[in-house]
Amino acid sequence: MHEYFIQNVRFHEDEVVTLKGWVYNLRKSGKIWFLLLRDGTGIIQCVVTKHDCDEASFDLKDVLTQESSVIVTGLVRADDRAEGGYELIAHKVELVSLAQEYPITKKEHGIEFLMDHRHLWLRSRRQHAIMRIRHTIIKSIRTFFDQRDFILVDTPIFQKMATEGTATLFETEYYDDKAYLTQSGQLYAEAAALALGKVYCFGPTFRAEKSKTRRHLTEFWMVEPEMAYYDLEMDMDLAEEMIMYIVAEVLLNRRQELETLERDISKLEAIRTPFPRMHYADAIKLLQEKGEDIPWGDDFGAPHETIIGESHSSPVLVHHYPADIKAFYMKRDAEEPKYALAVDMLAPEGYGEIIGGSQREDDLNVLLERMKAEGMAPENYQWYLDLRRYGSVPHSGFGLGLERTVAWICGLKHIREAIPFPRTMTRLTP
Ligand code: NSS
Repeated sequence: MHEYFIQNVRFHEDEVVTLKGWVYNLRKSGKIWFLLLRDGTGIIQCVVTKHDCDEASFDLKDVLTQESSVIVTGLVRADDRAEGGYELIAHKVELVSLAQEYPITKKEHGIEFLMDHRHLWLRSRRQHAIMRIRHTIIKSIRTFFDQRDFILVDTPIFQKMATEGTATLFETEYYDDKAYLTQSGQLYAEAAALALGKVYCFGPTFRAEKSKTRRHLTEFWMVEPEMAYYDLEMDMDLAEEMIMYIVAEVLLNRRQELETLERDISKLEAIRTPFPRMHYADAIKLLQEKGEDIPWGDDFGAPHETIIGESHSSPVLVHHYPADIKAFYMKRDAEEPKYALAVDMLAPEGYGEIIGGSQREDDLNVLLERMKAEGMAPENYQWYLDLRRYGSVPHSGFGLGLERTVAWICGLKHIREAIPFPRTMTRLTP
């Protein structure tokens, strides 16, 4: 079987190829018409004349509508003026399905209209670019872990207990019981790390966020590596290496898409390891110096993350947060127990937190105490506590929010464009 795609026509100069796609645009001028054909891999201009084409094909000019599906056979010709450097001299145009009047036109549409038509909006140049970059980010994450001998362990979506607090749990019926949609695969990844050493899970996670912000989805994808015998330092090294790899892969493979998005590529090229590392207390000082009214002990809000992130051209690792504002499973610093061995990575250009991670509490009794103090029911976590009963070791991990990363790398104003079909507090369709 031989298939041709627009992104590969450059390998077929002066050959006759068949391209299958949709009408992106149509321009007529008397004896010649131009069909902008898209096939998901790119867009190419097809030149249709009576001289090169049969009559039936030529006459389609009076019939075709935007987004009609068509198959075009023709000669690939290099042309510097053409988008992508090539055009197709059509020999034959076949209509597959005539599209009704397409709701998305050249005029400016409001964001709610576009979101209501997300299933069609995905056909635009801009959305193509975002989806292709998202694909490359996912692929690079998987390759990164694969090259370092991590084992992929899929964790359950139905869970009996909370990982990141009860405030954002989605509850669902589970036969005669109830279950929650996963907020994080971490606790299971910890079990897997003690079984397999270095593991990661990568899947959808769910949070009943009460806030409508440009950084929050109710369903988002998270990649969570978990490593036995890793301390916080090693955890931060890995997070930094992974981000550097992702950015390099996107720069290498998706330059054209970044240009389509009018992304300031120099900002991505300026990223360098080692990333700045900042103790929470120093981050508080920095914020106070910049005039923010934030006392030691408070968690950062989005504006604070923006300020810290904007002060550097590479992502910033803020570590050692006060234990009281962090999750129950985080280990405390032995020297200064008011701090947790926690880390957040804040992206540059105001994009805020993209990674949250920590070294985990590995002592059974300390963990039990902390759970009691949080009002958690240890009986729901017996299997998790077993990990501290049978061969407990220092271990660490982190979670990277995929859509926040896509939004940052693509330079999107809002996270909703970073996922094919976003779910937010106010959106469950399409
Ligand atoms: O809550 S996190 O900070 N951390 C965890 O869930 C840990 N259990 C991960 C781990 O150590 N294995 O979430 C991690 C990241 C966070 O930095 C964001 O990038 C992203 O997940 N995140 C979100 N993205 C989009 N929408 C929402 N609502 C959201 N919440 C977190």
